[in-house]
Amino acid sequence: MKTYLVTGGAGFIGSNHIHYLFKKYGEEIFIINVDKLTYAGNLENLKDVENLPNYRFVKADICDAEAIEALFREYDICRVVHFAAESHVDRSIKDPTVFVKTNVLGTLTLLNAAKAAWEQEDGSYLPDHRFLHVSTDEVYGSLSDPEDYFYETTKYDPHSPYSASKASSDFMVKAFMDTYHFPANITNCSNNYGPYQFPEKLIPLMLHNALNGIKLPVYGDGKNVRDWLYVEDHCKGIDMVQEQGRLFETYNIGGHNERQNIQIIHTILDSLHELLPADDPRQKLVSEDLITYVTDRKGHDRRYAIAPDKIKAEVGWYPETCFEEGIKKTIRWYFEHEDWMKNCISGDYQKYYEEMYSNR
Ligand code: NAD
Ligand code: TDX
Repeated sequence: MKTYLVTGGAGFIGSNHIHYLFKKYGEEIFIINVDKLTYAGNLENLKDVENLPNYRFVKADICDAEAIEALFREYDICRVVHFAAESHVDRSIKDPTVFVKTNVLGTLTLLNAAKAAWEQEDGSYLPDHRFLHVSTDEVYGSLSDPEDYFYETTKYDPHSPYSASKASSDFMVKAFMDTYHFPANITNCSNNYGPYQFPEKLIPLMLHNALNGIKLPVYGDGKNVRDWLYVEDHCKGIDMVQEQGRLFETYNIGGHNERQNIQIIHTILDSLHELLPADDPRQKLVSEDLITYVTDRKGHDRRYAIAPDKIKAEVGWYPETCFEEGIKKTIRWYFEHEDWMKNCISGDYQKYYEEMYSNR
């Protein structure tokens, strides 16, 4: 039985990954989910797995070396999938410090603990023990040439405190691979969307606002381009790299699905009209009139676009869900989980929204 340590498993992608792993491997695996439960961590995301005998949740900070080392002592962990991070660019612009703590120091703490547990006296590592660091395309910066893409060889050029902290964590993982021959991989993925995404991010925020007749705040001219991937396709890529990828390699993950933000918003509005019953009173609330152009994000990267050639060629990964289908699946999921959204937007979220959007 393989034992996984998943960090940040109560967040958006981490919880999807835990579902993905259980669906794929069932009782063949044991998963320990370590999460600090920040504003972004939500145990509701894991309701259907919480009582499984081969699942354990541990509330801990990845910067807490003692807590992390104790887990490596207690279990023979042979897979680490490291998601835990502060992940929102706007928050990083307001307060970068926690981004460095969690994303850089937290990653180092995990690397130290895994290395100490897995390294043998002769300097080699326990066989078939692997660490996967989940990172982002934002480390590569912004593309100006429309024909250009991010490759694994593209020079790092982070701009926001978030992407700078993720770049630093990637470099720390690289340093462990290069210096200690530590068995790891890095994946750099494009923007994800799908179930359980916290409504501070573009798609769930616009979805929630549109359904409630709240303004849709578009930063700048709305023409910034992101490359969108359905979250389950990301999880599949992570798992394939961890099982079949060459150790010490970086793999970019993305589905060649570039859209301007304003196009995304129009797609959401159109899909809502299509999916809501004709007599639903929200049909009248959902309207293009809600689109409101607001002050741009500071240092706003113009375009991200991933070249996924390497992961396709080496591990045979390909995305299964096209955007048109993925956005409808996502909207249906939010329709079926109205309470989940209500819980997210109660309490601190209102304060956050006020701070971020009221004078914009
Ligand atoms: P998220 O913000 O939804 O979840 C982050 C999780 O980490 C939360 O459950 C939170 O409680 C936990 N966490 C935060 N600080 C912690 C700490 N100090 N100790 C333990 N747990 C802590 O993030 P997400 O969107 O699911 O992103 C997951 C990972 O994937 C991140 O590393 C992010 O950089 C990367 N990524 C995200 C995207 C995307 O589009 N969302 C794209 C590419 C890469
Ligand atoms: O209210 C908004 N209005 C708006 O125009 C919000 C929240 C966003 N935007 C724009 C900014 C971006 O160009 O939409 C685009 C997407 O914004 P986010 O959802 O905040 O994502 P982004 O900044 O692109 O970063 C995301 O993708 C890469 C994730 O948050 C990161 O964790 C991931 O690494």
